[in-house]
Amino acid sequence: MRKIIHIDMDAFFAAVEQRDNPALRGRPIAVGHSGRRGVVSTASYEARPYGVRSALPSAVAKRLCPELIFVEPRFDAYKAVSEQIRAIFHQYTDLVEPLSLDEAFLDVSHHRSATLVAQQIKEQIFNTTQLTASAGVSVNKMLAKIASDYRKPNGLFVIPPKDIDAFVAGLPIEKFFGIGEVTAAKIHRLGITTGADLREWSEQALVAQFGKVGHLYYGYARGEDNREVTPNRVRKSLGAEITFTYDVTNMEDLEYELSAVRNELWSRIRRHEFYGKTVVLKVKFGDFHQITRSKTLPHPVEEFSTLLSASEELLQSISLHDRTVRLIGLTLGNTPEPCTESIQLCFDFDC
Ligand code: TTP
Ligand code: MG
Repeated sequence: MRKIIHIDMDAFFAAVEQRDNPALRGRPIAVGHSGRRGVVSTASYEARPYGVRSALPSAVAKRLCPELIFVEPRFDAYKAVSEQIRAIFHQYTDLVEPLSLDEAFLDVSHHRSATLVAQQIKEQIFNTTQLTASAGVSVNKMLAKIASDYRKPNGLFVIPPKDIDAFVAGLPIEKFFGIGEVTAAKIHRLGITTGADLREWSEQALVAQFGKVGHLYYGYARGEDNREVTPNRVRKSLGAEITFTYDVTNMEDLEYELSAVRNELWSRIRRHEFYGKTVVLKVKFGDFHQITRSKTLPHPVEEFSTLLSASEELLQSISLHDRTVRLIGLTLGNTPEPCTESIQLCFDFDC
C-alpha cells in the first residue's frame, strides 16, 4: 500500500503578499488586476467569507467586499517560494509531482510514518518561508488531495485505511478531485449528493451517464485511485473553453465570451508556469462543425497583452455567416524545449 502526501500552500499568492507587506496582514486582499477585465487570482482568508475567490471577475469581487485591497501579482516572488518548497519536498523523496507552483504530491511509501513526514514538511516550510501549508495524507492521490483541503488553512489531515470507507461515504461529491461545479450539478440532478449515493451506481450506469470518466467516479466512490506519483510531468499545452448554454449568435457576444476564456487560460498559464508560443482558437458551430485557427509568436507568451492581441486577431479572422456558436476555446501550446540544449552539451562532453 502506498503512502501519499498532498501539500498545498494556503492562499498562496495572497499569503506571500501579506508576508512581504505588513500593512496587508489581517486585511481582505485579492491578488490580481483590478481593471475592467481583471480577475482574482486568489484571495486572502480574510476576504473569503465575502465570497471573494479565485477566477472571480475583479469588478464582482469589489462589489462583494468593498474594503477589498487589490494587489498586483509578483510572479517572481511566488516562483522563488515554489522553488524553496520543492527543495524541501526533495529532502524526503524523489517522487515529487508538482501540480502547480504551490502544490505537489509526494510518494513517501518508504518512510515509516507519512504523517510524521507531513508534519515535518509543514514545519520546515514555515521556518523557511514564514508561510503555512496544508497537508493531506492517505493511500492514494485522490484521498491525499481531498485530505489536504479538509482542514485548510494550516491543516494536517490523515485518512488511514480503516477510515476510508466511512470518510468517502460521507463526502459531498463536489469534494471529489476533478469534479467541477458543472459536473457536480449534473450529478446532483441524478439524486447523488454524497459518496454513499454514488456507490449505489454500477460502473456501467456511471459510464452510460458520464462517458469514460464514469470509470473514475466508480473508483472515487470506493476511495480507489491507482495513479502513480510521476515526477516531472511534461505538459504539452494548456487550454480553456466554454460550451454555451445557449448558442452565441453575434460577434460582440463572442468577443465577450472569449475574454472569459482568455482570463481562465491566463490564470492557468501563470499557475502552471507554462510557456508556449502558439495560440490556438477553437470554435464549434451550432451544427457541430469545428474549426481551429492558430498563431505562432516569435517568443513564448509572457504577458497577458500578448495573449489578448493574438486571441483577438484569431477571432477577427473568423466570420460567422449566419452560423451560431456553441463552444469557444483557447489553447497555448508549442513549448520551447529548455532541456535539449543542456542535454546536447552534456553529450558533447561525453558525460
Ligand atoms: P490554490 O492552491 O487553488 O489556491 P490558494 O493557494 O490561493 O488557496 P488555498 O488555501 O485554498 O489553497 O492556487 C494556488 C495559487 O494559484 C493561488 O494562490 C493563485 C493561483 N491561482 C490563479 O491564479 N487562478 C486560479 O483560478 C486559481 C485556482 C489559482
Ligand atoms: Mg493553495
